[in-house]
Amino acid sequence: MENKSNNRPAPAPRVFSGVQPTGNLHLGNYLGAIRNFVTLQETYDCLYCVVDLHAITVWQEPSVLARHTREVTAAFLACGIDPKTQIIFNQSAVPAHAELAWVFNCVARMGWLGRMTQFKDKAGKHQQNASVGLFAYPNLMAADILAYKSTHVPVGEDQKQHLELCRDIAQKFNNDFDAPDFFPLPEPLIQGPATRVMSLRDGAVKMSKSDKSDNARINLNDNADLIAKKIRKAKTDPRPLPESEEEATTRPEADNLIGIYAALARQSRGDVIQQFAGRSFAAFKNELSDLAVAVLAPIGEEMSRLMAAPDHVDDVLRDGALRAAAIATPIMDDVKRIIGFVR
Ligand code: AQP
Repeated sequence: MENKSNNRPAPAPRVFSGVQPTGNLHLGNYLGAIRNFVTLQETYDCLYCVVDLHAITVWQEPSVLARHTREVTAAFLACGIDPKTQIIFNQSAVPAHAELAWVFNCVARMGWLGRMTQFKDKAGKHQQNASVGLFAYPNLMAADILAYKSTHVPVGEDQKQHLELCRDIAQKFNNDFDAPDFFPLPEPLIQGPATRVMSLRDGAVKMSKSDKSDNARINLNDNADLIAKKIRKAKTDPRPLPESEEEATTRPEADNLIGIYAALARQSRGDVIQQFAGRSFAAFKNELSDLAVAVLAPIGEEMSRLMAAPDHVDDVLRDGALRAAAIATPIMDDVKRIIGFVR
């Protein structure tokens, strides 16, 4: 592969992505992120990171952070990420993330970060009380990606703006320090039709770890009975299933359940609508529940097995951190040299 502008070889493709250890891993995290990680490992060298430094931008109880970190790792393994061919690790175990984030704090501009909608959403009306870390979160995300000169990042809708900022930071670093092409400008990897899983209690808000109602989400460690119960109780409207995609878009709760079915069955929404058009929600929910249990229950069982004796999980994290550091350390050495730090 050649970079046409300067005849230098293009950087080797490398994927970076992360999940926060903030508890309650759910179906949205699976369909929107982790399942795609499994597919990407067939094509790319991937780093999958449990981003504990990001997690502490909002308060995390120290006594549960370690358990949540192991839980995300267990989910990666249970979903089928291969820790031998890919790198699974936790962010705080590799110092390059925090080091490069500081450099990027000095490269990125306040105005750039001020435009980030996720900060506004997460800090809400209490911006003055939000941590500085929550504001600077996108700089750390840029560091996560660029500490490995990653070229591709699987992104959901909510992360697109942060990836654009990462590209701006890479470009500004390269320009400011007259180091053309030092950092690649990472590309988004959009995978198939966008999967944004919404709350089971309200089709207008996304399924989220922090939703106060456990019935709003299907957790990856819910057992078969709980999955079935949550789907049975999922909010719907009084009409039968929509007859067309156009109709579905006007009925958020119906649309969400159709989207979940389609994603789990790896079918298009259109096909699912055709299959169930005009049928009752009771019948549809039975089928959705069987499908969800078939896909998710084995993942939950494997996670429980791994969490019962987490030595293997800890070994995976330790080994991953060593291999991640081996990639990041020489890149950080170059960064320090380029900046002019005495070494
Ligand atoms: N509802 C969702 N549908 C599709 N994808 C989702 N993701 C999260 N929620 C949905 C994707 O999961 C990945 C990991 O997310 P994260 O751990 O970095 O945190 P998040 O995006 O903040 O996840 P939550 O569940 O929404 O947590 P809270 O409640 O803390 O805000 C990301 O790729 C994300 O897109």
